[in-house]
This record gives sequence, structure tokens and C-alpha cells, in this order.
Amino acid sequence: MKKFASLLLTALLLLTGCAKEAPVEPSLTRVGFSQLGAESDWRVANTDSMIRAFSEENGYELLYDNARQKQANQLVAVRNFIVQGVDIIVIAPLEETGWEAVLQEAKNAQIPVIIVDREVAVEDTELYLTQIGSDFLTEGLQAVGWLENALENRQEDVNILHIQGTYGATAQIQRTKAIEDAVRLHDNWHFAAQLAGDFTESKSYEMVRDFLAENQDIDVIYSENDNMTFGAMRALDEAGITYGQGGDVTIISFDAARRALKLCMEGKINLCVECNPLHGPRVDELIRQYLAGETIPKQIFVEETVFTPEILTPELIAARQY
Ligand code: GYE
Repeated sequence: MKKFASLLLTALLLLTGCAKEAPVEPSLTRVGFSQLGAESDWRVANTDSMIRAFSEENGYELLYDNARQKQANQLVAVRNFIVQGVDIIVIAPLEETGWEAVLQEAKNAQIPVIIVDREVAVEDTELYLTQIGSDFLTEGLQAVGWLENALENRQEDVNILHIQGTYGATAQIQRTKAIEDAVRLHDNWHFAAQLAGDFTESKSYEMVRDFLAENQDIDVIYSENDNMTFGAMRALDEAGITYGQGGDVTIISFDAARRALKLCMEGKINLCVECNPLHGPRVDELIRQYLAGETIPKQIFVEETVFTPEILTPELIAARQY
């Protein structure tokens, strides 16, 4: 009798499809998210936004991997997601190149891929579903436009210390393009140096400290993210060089995360160019649209603005999400 009952149960489970191996709950969408690292305040806010969006309450099972700023780790993570047979793969790519093979493998396994934040440079754009992130060139152009105004047609030389993010990352490539084009255009604008800061505070601090030991003739710092700005400020402090409003060096910073906005409000940073990290709900929405069979645009840019000390207030900063 016992045996009969168990046979009956098995038959029922098979009929209803419940006997299939279900990792958590059959109705959850399994997402594999390969995050590139944890190098900045921006990245931490981005990771937080993504993890919140892919919660079980929201209908997801999330497989998360932090690649610690190494593309090789990302490739391993994505291949692992493919083996696990996730429903969707989301990648925040470290750099633009080197994605063809693994994206092809995902495509062969019929797993759609969403690219978030930075871009991938692949010839066949059918290798991914869509890309959502910031328009990094527009960000750079906003910074350059602001600087042109701030310098008010100044004729003397303008020496710019350019601190660059991780080479080959879209955020670096496009922000760099904007300032390099501007330097080419203005006869009196020069690069004092272009330093590799890798989007981290520590790297930027070391690079700027060593640079200032040799040369202190700078008028502007164009720093491709807030954390590198913090590192540069520390090196300037140590060298006794003033900066910000009324200081010797004008500082332009990208991201506009809370810590930088506070410094901007205090006049320590002259311009904060916003880069919005809150992609979690946006990617969630895209996945829902995809699962509902809706057409999704190939590239989506988010709205962004710039901040100067004059427009910032404690209330404004407190009301922001990052
Ligand atoms: O500006 C920086 C981060 O790709 C937009 O990466 C992102 C950049 C961001 O490390 O802080």
C-alpha cells in the first residue's frame, strides 16, 4: 500500500511537472550577474541597486559574481552561468574588447545577455539583447563645456592634469575623448600629464603624489571618477596645493556620488558630472519586457546632469539615492 501511494505521488508529480529539478521555486527567473569589481562608490551603489532588484520577492534567483577588476574572472563567471543554465545573463563589462567568444557561447546556449553600464565592442550586435548605461561622451562634453565657460576665454596656458580610469573601459574611452578633443581645439590648453588611475582612490593618490613631486604647475584636474578625485585631493593636500573654489586648481569629477557632492557643496570640487548607477530597476524592467515578448531598444542611455557648489544644498544631497 505504501509503495502504491508513493508510486501514485511520483506519477502525479511527473504529470504536474513538479518532479523536475527546481533550484528554488520554478517560477523564479534565474539571473547570472557578472559585476566587474568594487573599485568605487559608484560601483558599490550599482551593485546594491542590482542585488535589490534581483530579489526573490521580485521573482528572481540571483547568481552574483564580483570579478575584482579582472576580465578573466568575468569570463569564468559567465561560462559558469551558462553551465548552470540561467535564464538571463547580465554583464557589467570591465573593458570593451574580448567578449566575442563568450557571448557566442551564451547565444549557442540560447541565453539572452544584457550589457549594463559600460559597453562591449563586438561586430555582431546580435550577440546581446540590449545595452543600458550612461552616455559617457555626453558626460565628457558637459565637463568640457563647463570648463570653457569657467575659463572665460582665458588666453594664458591652461595645464590640465588628466586622471584616467581603467584603460579600455567605455567610461574611460569616452570621457577621455571629450577632453582630448578639447585640448586639440584650444591652443592654450595642454595636458600636464595623463595618469592611469584605474578608477581607484589608491592608484590615483600614488600617481598624483609622484607627479606632484616633479611638477606642480597645474590649473585643472580632470578626474574620470570621484574616487580618483579623492586620491588626488589627498596628494594635493600633502603637497600644500589649494583647490576648488578660490583655490589654485580647478577640480572636475565624474560620478557625483554623495561623498563627492558634499565636497562639491563645500567648494572643494568645482564640478561634479553625474553618472547614474541605479540600473537595477531598469534591467529588471527590460527583463520583464523581454519575457513578455516586447521589442527592446538596442541601446538605452539614462538621463544625467551636472552639479556645482552654487546649486547644491544639504537637502538636495540627502534626497538623492547615492
Ligand atoms: O564612473 C566609476 C566606476 O563605468 C560608469 O566605473 C562606470 C564607472 C564609474 O568605477 O566610478
